[in-house]
Amino acid sequence: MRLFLMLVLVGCGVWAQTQDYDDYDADGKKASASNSSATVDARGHRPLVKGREIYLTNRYNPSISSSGGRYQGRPGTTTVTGPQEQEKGEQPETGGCTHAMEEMGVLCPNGCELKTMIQKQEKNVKTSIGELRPQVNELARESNNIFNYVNSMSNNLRERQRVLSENSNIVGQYTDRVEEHHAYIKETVDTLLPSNIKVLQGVLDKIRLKIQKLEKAIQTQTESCQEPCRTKCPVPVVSGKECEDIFRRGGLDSQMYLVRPDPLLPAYKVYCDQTTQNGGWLVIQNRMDGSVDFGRRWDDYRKGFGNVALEVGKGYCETPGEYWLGNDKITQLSKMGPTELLVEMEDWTGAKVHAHYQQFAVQGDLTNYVLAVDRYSGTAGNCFLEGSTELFGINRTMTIHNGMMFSTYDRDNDNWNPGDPSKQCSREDGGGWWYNRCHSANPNGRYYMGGAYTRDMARHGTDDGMVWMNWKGSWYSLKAISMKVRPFFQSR
Ligand SMILES: [Ca+2]
Repeated sequence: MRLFLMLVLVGCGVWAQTQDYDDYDADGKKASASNSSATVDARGHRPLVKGREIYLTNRYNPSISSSGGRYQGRPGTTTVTGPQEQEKGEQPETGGCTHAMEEMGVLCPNGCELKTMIQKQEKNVKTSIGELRPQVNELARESNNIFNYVNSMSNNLRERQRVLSENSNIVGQYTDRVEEHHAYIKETVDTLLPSNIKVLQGVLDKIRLKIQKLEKAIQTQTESCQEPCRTKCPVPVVSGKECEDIFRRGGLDSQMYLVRPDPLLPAYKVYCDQTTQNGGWLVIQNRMDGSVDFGRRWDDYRKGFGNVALEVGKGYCETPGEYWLGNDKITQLSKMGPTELLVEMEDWTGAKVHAHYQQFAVQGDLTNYVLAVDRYSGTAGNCFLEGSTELFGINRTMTIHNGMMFSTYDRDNDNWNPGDPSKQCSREDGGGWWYNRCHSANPNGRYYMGGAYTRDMARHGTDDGMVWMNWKGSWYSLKAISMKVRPFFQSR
């Protein structure tokens, strides 16, 4: 038994020596592996969990013995110690030099084999290096080119960045200007335009109101024209021989009346002024708005024309129209007895003057209605008797109307070259009148709006306006003028 145990121990020692030899190279590696276990890639093993696991160093750990083995240790070789055996046990596959069976240890090439192998591989490596060298050179060249290209690109990039920065400044300046314009336009849109629109809206509203008024007036006229036109001047109950007679009969309102001076002749309508200077005035001529054309023939002046009176909503005709009573009626009225004449006139500022003649008479048609006046008083100037005070001598005499026959453009009875058809005052001065050569007063002349007019405006270059020279001169046409007569009484 004791012998058997010894044999076993010797066997174990031999195995142990074998193990020492097999682990020689592995020891060095193992030592380094142990020292760097924390960094080496740990293939196939399972690291210990610190503090929880214990690893048995080697189940086959033999006793340490250097004698009695089949193999001799290398001279100078340090005896393998226990801990080294433990490291070998930890990484038996180090270096890849293993037998097919792990228990048989490692089998690695010796130094000569390694040298031969390395020399062979060195030769191959040199060949590969020789082959790779031109490629490396080429790569170096290309790398150099790429470096130059990249450098060029970097320069270009810096240049572009500089240009971009300058462009940004320019864009910034333009942006500022655009913002200024925008602010101006916005202010215009927000303030000026609404203000202008408001003004225009006001104008539009006024125009709309005017249109509405016009439409209303048109509608009123349309409705009034649906019935046949009739005089809306009701004839007053009171009538008489003339206006003084009507006044005495109680016709105290100034309006249209029916008069009948001659019982053998028909009655006719006239306008009676019952307020001026105690009333009783019969209007034989009236101008006030140019609504009636006074450039008429002899026969019109003989019979009379125009509108005697107007009705303006009061139910009776209280407003005189523009008219000429007619030479026959005027003659007939003046033959009834002493008659006085009142000529009233107004300029375009509203100023008023008058000329009063206590004696007034017109002869009949056989003598072409010769005018006779006398006993002037008033503020307008005595044109009928004295002529134009702007003129002197014979020139003034030519403008006196008293004693003149009546003339129209188709009946020349004036003092301007009698018999010469080219010298007709009435044709040049616009109306029928007691022209001399030709006038200082022209109440039946043309109607000029506004007063002042010029030679160029006149049809024949003459002072053909509604003129009373001794008040306003030849080139001012009056706004209104009227002639009215009534019986003259010394005691009035
Ligand atoms: Ca003549």
